[in-house]
Amino acid sequence: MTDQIKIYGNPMSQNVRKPLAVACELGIPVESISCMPGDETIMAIVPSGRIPAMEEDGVRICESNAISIHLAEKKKSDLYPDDPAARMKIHQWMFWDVAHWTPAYQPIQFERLVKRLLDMGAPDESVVEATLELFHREAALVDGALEGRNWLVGDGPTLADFSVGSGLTYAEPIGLPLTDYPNMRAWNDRLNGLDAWKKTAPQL
Ligand SMILES: N[C@@H](CCC(=O)N[C@@H](CS)C(=O)NCC(=O)O)C(=O)O
Repeated sequence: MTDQIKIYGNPMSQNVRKPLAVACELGIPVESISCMPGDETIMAIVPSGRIPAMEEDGVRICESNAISIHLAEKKKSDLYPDDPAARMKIHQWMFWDVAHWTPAYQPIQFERLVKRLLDMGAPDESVVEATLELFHREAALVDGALEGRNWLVGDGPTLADFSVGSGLTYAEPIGLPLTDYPNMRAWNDRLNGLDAWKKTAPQL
């Protein structure tokens, strides 16, 4: 008998939304425990104090993509197909998400949204500008990969789409220039149409 999985972190964070959406898509019951980076609750779970973190049967891990893979391994599904070629591509996108994609949008999110929500002053436009340069480079890759296809890997949504797509959670309020990338925009609309995406959409 295993305990119910607990996912720690404020579900407004796109990184927390990601494993919550995976759990929702797979119908895996999880307990969502809202907490903020560095607060007492998360510090008692993982030393980094970063969200999300997951706890199952006394095992605690962080990193949204590691948590998402762990959840997806629990249930056979098209979200994480058995086919090794598909998995290689899914993993590639998930590593790319952390290494290149997140740094290409998260600082804009911090400057234009988090600072406003936490009353931290005006956005630093030099940070926004520098990050937009990164965004254009990486967004062009996503847009190119989606040429003639609906999803990043295979014919349906996979962990690759959930991982990369969570980065666009606040695309509109933070003004990410999606208009330049029609394939990515259409793909984001498809993601937004998924039940799991709708149910985990943060309400600003
Ligand atoms: N690569 C990590 C990133 C986690 C992360 O940076 N979370 C942010 C909130 S969205 C955080 O906790 N920041 C606080 C910090 O870095 O100290 C993941 O995908 O889970």
